[in-house]
Amino acid sequence: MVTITKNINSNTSSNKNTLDSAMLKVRIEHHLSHTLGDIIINNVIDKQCTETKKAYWHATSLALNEVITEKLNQSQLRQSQSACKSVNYLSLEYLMGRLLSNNLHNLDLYTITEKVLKSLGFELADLCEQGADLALGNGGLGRLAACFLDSLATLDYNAMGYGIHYQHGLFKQHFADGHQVETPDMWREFGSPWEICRPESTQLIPLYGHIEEVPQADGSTETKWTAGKTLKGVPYDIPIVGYNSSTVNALRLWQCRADSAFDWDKFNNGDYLMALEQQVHAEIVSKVLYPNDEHAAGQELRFIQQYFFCACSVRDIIKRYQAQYGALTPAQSEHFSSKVAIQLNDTHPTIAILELMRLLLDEFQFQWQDAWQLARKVFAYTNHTLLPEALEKWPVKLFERVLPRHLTILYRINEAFLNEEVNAMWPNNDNMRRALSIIDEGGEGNERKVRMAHLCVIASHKVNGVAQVHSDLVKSDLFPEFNQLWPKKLTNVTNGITPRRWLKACNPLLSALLDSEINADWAKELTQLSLLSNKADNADFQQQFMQIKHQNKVALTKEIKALTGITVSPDAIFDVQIKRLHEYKRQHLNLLHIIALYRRLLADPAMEMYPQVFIFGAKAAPGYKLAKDIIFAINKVADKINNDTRIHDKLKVVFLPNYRVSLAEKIIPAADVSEQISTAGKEASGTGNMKLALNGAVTIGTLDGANIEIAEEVGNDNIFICGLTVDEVKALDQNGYNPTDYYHNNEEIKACLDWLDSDYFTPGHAGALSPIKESLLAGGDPYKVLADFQSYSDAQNKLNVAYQDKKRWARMAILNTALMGKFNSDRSIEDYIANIWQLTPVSAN
Ligand code: GL4
Repeated sequence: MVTITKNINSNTSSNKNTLDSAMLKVRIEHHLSHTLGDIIINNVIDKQCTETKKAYWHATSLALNEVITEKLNQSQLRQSQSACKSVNYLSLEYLMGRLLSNNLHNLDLYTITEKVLKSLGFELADLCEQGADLALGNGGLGRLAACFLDSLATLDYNAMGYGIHYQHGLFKQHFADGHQVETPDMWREFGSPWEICRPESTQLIPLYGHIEEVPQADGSTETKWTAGKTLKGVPYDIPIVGYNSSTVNALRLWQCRADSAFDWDKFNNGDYLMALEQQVHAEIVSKVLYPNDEHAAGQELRFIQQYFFCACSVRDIIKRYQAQYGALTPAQSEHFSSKVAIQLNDTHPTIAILELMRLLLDEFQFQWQDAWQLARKVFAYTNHTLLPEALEKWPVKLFERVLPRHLTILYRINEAFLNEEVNAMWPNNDNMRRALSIIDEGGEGNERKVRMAHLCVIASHKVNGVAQVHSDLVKSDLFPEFNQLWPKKLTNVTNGITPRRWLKACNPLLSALLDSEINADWAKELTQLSLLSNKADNADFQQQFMQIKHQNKVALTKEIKALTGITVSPDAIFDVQIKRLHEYKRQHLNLLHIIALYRRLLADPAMEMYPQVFIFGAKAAPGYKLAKDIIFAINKVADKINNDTRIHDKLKVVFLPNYRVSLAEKIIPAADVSEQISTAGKEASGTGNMKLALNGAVTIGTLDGANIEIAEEVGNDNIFICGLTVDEVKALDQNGYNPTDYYHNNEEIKACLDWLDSDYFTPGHAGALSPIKESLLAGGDPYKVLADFQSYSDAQNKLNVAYQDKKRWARMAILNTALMGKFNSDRSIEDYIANIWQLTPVSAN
């Protein structure tokens, strides 16, 4: 047992900061000259040059870190002294974005830092732009993890995020002749001020090798694993600063290194490259984030990434437990599970279950039952998708080679589950055994595979979906038998977003208006925004609200010009679709409608239509051919439309390159319309839908994911719903969806699709856009774009008319902001706490 002698310093442990502007200035200048070394180029300090700004950004971040690290130390001390339960969030992805502005807002130091930097000749907002995005994630799943960490710290819960310290995060995107081109992300090429390396918490991780059965004195046998290789996990902690709270938690990211960096024998023999071989191989494990969203990668390296980070994290969790409470013995089982919760963010960290079991059995001498009972109390699993291609299944052969001991444990879990629990419910029922087994036996020509989601459901005490409709589908369609077996295990926690990043920090003008209207800390108690409903018809307030939207649109207009060269008018409707590129999200439905509008305008240049700018932001997985084709098609159609004077700027199309968190922060405050048009049943929740509505954008969307709950909150008058419902999509699937019917029966659809075959949008290259048409017709298009086209187009028409009624639109926009309180990620976290984790907060006050 470790005795903690340090005291909590009451000055720095509370949520009040003692940093004044004089001190801050001294610290910034100190770091500038002493930590970084003055940046003097050609004997002058040029405040306009990027290098100088970067240096001031770095120095400001370091100065702030002094406050943050102090709070982190105090939080950890307080959490340990209170012996409170902690949640350990295991996620392969964290889409953090930039940290400076958010940390300043959360510490309430933004305004004084702004003043100090002004006195030094800099704009804080400008310096914030110098920081790299921490893009250690693909999309919604990774961003959700980041929002949850923010809320956990804000609500003073003891939480640790665990993940991988990728050297390269999500690729950068640019366009060459309309095609997506990927280049590596270099977020920490010159170091990052936000991370603290923790060599004292390094872990050694065994893998490969072989197992043997070793006879024991009592006649039984024990499985002994001799590993063939060892990796070293070195943790880097990124402090997570709560908003207006006393807590700073940590995100612990593991970097992989070789156990021994160097082979001296080889080096001495002159084989310098081979001497480094081990190091190179080990470092590959944390080298790069797999750039797939909603698609299982299936490579050995990805499997090893998963195991590596799970093994490091589980060992670290046990080590922290032991440091606080002493030895982990079977007698401590109950106690351990009363102090430790582990949340699996999708199936990516499933191996943590097997690693915990292995450690308990092989290194802590637990009996099987004790270990299994403990595991089942500790783990819970969040399902984020129903798409079959995203549900992970790893070949048994891969398991056998890389983790032979873990596979024997997995078999035993499966055997006990099938023989005891499944057999008790469905005696001697082979079909049920096959359906529920963790092993997919494959059959004819197909190899045996491990169904990671089954292991998660079996080992977890709770399994949640991320929006009500999604959780219902998890019960009814994905895991109906599991739901029969354990009716209370499957539950819902609707996603949320942090209002700190997604309103307070990214939309300062609207935030100031809300501050003046709402007599409460709305960035914490977001439901307080509902008070604005009373003002939704107030002409003055409408004018102020829409004036802010206009100013944000002017700012985005400049950004668009700078990034693409395209001129758009801030008076037009800004219609925004920003998310990963995926067929189920249906950017091509949006595109088809744009083509239809263009065609209508060409046919009737006097057509009544309020000018509309369609703005896209999306990255496609590098190996996802059709997604890349869709990007190309949007860019090509955009080129044609934007340069066609016949339509008098009534229609513009902009595809902003390199969509990421920091770009989202600029687009969202300026959006009038939020496109959420996934095929019903396919988008588990969505969170961009919440961010856009919170900033006063009106949704045009299908009854899918959290759109349904957004509609419930804002009311049907303040949202444009279109398309098939989940049940209608199912019925269409059952009766057979025939896209050619829509093609032949709808003259506009036919004309637009045929247009794609011509070289109109790609002069000299007829057929370059045909893959889009083919995907919608041939093969039956599982995403049913044509089935929803007319309904979507009708909703767009209504929206365009509604926008022209300024009062009506202002009312809708205001009510969207006012009624998003439910989607605060603090509420999501409180739901997890109440239903799954059972934590109590610990604050300094
Ligand atoms: C996702 C879902 O697609 C998305 O709807 C959801 O909002 C998000 C967070 O729960 O998780 N699942 C995967 S995989 N990627 C996502 O973004």
